[in-house]
Amino acid sequence: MTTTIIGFPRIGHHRELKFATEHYWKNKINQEELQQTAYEIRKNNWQAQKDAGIDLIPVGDFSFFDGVLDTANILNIIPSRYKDLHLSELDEYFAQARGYQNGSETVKALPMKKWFNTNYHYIVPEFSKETNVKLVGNKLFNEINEALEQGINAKAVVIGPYTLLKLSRFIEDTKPRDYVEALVEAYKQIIDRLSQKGVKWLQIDEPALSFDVDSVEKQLFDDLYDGILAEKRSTKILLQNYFGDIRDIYNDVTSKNFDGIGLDFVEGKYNNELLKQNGFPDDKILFAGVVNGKNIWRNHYENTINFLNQLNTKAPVVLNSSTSLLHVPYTAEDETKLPGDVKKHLAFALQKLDELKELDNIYHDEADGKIALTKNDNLFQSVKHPVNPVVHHRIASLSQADYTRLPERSEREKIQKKEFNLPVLPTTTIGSFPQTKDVRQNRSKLRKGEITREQYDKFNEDKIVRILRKQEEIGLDVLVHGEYERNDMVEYFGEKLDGFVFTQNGWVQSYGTRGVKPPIIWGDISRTAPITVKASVFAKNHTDKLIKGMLTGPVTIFNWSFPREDVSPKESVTQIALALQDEVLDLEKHDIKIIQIDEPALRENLPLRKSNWYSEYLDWAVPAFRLVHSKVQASTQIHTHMCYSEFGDIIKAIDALDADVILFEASRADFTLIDQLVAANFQTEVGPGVYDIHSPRIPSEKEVEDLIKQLVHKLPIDKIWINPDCGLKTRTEEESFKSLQNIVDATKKVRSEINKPN
Ligand code: THG
Ligand code: ZN
Repeated sequence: MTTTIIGFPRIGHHRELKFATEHYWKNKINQEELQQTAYEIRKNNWQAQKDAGIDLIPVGDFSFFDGVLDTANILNIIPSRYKDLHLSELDEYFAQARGYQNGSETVKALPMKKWFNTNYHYIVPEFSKETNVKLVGNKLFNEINEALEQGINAKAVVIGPYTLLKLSRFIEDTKPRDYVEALVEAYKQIIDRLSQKGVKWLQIDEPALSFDVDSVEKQLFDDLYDGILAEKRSTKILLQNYFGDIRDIYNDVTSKNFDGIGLDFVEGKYNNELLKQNGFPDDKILFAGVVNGKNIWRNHYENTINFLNQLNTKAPVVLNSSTSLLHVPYTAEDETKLPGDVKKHLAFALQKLDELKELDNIYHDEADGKIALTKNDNLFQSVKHPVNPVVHHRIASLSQADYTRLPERSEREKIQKKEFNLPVLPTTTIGSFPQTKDVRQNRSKLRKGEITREQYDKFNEDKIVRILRKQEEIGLDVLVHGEYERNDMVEYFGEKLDGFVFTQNGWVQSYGTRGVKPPIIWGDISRTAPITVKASVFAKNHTDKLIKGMLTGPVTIFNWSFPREDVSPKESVTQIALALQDEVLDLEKHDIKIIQIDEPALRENLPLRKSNWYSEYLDWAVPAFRLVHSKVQASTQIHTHMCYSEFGDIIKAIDALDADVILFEASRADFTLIDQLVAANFQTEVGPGVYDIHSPRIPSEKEVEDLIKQLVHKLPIDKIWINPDCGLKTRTEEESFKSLQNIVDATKKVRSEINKPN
């Protein structure tokens, strides 16, 4: 058998690429120095794979920012507003990824979107009338040359044309169809050039086949690949899918002239059914994704070997990761502070390479295969996830009442209006205020032991008082403490909750140079001590205004962590929800009357196939949220926040969260969502963000005023809140304060006009 992987983390063992790139952006190093760092990362990555015994090594998966943008740029899909800047190739690329500013000249970045159901984000290519698709870029070929020089058995990697078209944005009345011919030509040229270089395999990534594929889309796929595969060259073509199964197009794919087909047997369990029902052609090679590319647990060899042995095919099998290893950290070897025996159960990217090789040995009955199998078996015999009987008892005794908040929302609304006596169109923020340099320095000093815990807390308390005064000065109605004590909204809670373990260097790329360190769910989850109560109560004691307590919701904490695989998502998320319920009730007990439970990741983790939305996700996600707040009094107001406003198709589920208020992103979505809310008779009070915090632009008072008037025109006025569209963590204070002042002033203006007698 042969071994390969779909792709490898490219940020470098110690995030060298992040630091070099950010230095380059600040003009601290030049392009050659940045290229040298990139060269070394590629070289190390390939060598690590070669050393581990991986046979076919992906080349082209390296990226300075994002692989979709790389592919678009190779194919000349670059809007002219970037070309017109006349920058170097690399700077033109960065301009698309992050925008460009030089004096008065500014060009916005291309939009960024979630990469399927991962926490990675890709850059959305833009097709317009002027787009002239043709092979222009050399990135892939340069990297291939590099790899061949280093004696690497390279498998070239590109994003496929179908996925590229599905993920792109089409403006000026253009549509995917318009580009089929040119794309076919360009991919044929890619294959041609790789063949001339003697490259044995080209992996064409088509994860978009894991979405529902209708007949029109199937035709698009056919037209693309019937064209591309019409003339074969010496380079073999692997069609690589991941993140699910290809049920809508399986027979179509297997009947085409591909040399290999890559299927994900981890997330795409149904692929095995497809093989059982339809077989798999024995003149092709099956690239079997059996080592999980999205989770960090050791592979259970016995199960995997049994699985491989039952595959319904006589075709040769290549052992593969289920997805790119981009979604896991580099190595577990560095982790020195994990409790007890956790580390030996972890497999990050480097360890997964060894797993593939060991599985290969076992499959071939090699002598060291037997040793590896026994060792792996003992490991799985010995696994002991900490059990908390209290948690199990609590879950066993849950009944419908625990998921139902009483009285019903309309009753609560009346009680809360009376209790708070807020003006119409109350103003608030999402929760975080800018994490300025001094805030991050304070945290890093504590971590390095340079200051005491008391000094650390005192610094943050001073920050809280300062930001309260600022919010009062601006004239906001519901204040927040600013979240200075939090690094990341998920990592922070992971660190405080029992049952999670966290890494020191477990960085996973989120977008560009930015990363997250997802906490790991290891045991039963519970809250052993209050988490946010101290900061919220401190804030409450330092203002006469209403203070809103701030929590990350159970679904988001779960979705942005590495989950256990021996318990169901429903079980884990229920445990998190109960821990957060304790926190909510504690806040309430301490007289915090408004509590926000953020769920930015609720929408984005919907299963890729619509038919699974409820059965595999919302049916446990919505109840988990309800469980968190079901026991609070009628007079306690529950807010939630979601970052992406594209929840038009799950409005009913959002309303069923039974929150009192939802604050969301809307400023860019031209208010279509508002119409959908009206049509769906949405009951939750809403704060559609009145300006886009992701841009440094400060909204004028007038434009916010116009926006508010539109809102008032469409929605019942007593259901509207006024707020920015997301947290202010990544903005500067100057931008934030000015923008907030403008929205408060605009709100006051509208209020006064409403109150004027006619
Ligand atoms: N937390 C987690 N996941 C997320 C987000 C989050 N996924 C979606 C979205 N938000 C991604 N956005 C970001 C924004 C900023 C950063 C990471 C993801 C970021 N990271 C710092 C870096 O890479 O330098 C590290 C910060 C730290 O020290 O913890 O700035 O908010 N879980
Ligand atoms: Zn947000």
